Amino acid sequence: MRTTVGIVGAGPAGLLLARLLHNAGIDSVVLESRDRAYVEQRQRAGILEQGTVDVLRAAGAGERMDREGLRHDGIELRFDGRRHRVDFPALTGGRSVTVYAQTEVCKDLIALQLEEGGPLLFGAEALAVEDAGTDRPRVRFRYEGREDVLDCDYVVGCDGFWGVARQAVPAGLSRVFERTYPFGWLGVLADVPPSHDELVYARHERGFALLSMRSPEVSRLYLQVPQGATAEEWEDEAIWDELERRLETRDDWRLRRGPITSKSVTPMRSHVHEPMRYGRLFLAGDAAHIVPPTGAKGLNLAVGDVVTLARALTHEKETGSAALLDAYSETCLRRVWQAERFSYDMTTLLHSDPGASPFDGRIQLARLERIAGTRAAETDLAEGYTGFPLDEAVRRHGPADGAAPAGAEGAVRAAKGRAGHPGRRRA
Ligand code: RFL
Ligand code: PHB
Repeated sequence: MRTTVGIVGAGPAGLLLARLLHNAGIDSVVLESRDRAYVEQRQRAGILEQGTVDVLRAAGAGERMDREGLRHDGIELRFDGRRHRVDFPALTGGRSVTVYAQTEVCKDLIALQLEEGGPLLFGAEALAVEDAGTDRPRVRFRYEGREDVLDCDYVVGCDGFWGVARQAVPAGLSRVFERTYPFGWLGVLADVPPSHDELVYARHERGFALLSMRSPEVSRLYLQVPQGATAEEWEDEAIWDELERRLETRDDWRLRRGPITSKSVTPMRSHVHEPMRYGRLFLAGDAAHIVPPTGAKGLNLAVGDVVTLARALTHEKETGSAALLDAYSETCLRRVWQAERFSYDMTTLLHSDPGASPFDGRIQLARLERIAGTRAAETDLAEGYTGFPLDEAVRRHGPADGAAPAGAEGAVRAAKGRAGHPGRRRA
């Protein structure tokens, strides 16, 4: 089999990249090791930055998101029994975020790809990326019990943290920056209307808690748990009791309980692989970097990577210049490190570290007081949460001649494709 761009992995990064390339008239093949139902049901992210929403819409993948997504203009920080609302539009010049689950983004992109795009093979496990340092990279994969080879002009590793693509970068060229945290998150879905109309991030001596949602009828909730804890050791009633304690307030706010329909534990880590490119292999999304979920940044970073890459591949196709491809890793890493910093700050601000001293606890409260009481500190949080610009580095270095313009306008134009793909837009 042969294609221009071989994409390993059909998470949000791989699926959106395939869509953007389709809109730009560049063919691709997506290989996904799992089956369609698994990819469509894997519970993960819930928050889309404004830039992500704009890109999905411009790519023609925003119809259901515009109907069912919930616009959120703020979050609540809870500490010491107090409640403090961070008002995003007021602090950022009008920015907000959208609650629309990753499962739904993936369902929308899969349906579009199967209807209009190139091949998307489920149950196709990449075994290795080979010859990435040459003009003829290839992916060796297993499909329907047989081994096969996908010959490509470019390979993109969108295969997540546990994927194989990263291994094709020679060890001597890789640099890994990593931190693991001594706790994880127990996440549950519950058939009960959310107990608050915005997300609540709570700092408590017993540990962090987060109240989120999937729809007006379904709540998504998280509890900090010790490293190594399992979901099975948590009875449903114990989860609700613990959420109630950690989310408690001094006023009459009450947590609504309901049937828990799924529960799982996620470890917490920060991880960056540099560079994000080796020869004709590009890494995007969780394959290149992981953030702890406290900042709600992982999916949004993946979108930033593939927009940057789609624009660079389009530029190469139209002008023959590899300038933007050459800048890919550096362009992405600037934004990645800002998201790493923000996610680290949110994590250390809100979680109780088992090794922390009473002094550390007081410093945490002082940081929260500062955010609640100082516009500058609160603005910093609001800007970080609602998102960093998609291509600060392109703007700084200036795009090569003929490249799409930088900034939000460039990202949206890249998402539509050069022909101005008629992405269905909100009326
Ligand atoms: P994914 O989603 O992991 O997809 C990778 C895909 O590659 C496939 N694969 C292979 N395919 C073929 N051959 C192989 N050898 C393969 N190996 C793997 C996998 O089956 C999979 O389908 O990576 P991608 O596309 O980079 O997307 C990244 C996001 O999924 C991730 O960053 C977010 O979910 C992180 N995240 C959040 N991000 C946000 O922006 N906002 C949030 O609110 C948010 N909340 C979260 C989160 C992640 C969480 N967990 C579970 C880690 C909340 C949680 C609890
Ligand atoms: C979610 O709804 O799954 C969610 C929301 C915010 C986060 C992490 C996860 O920071």
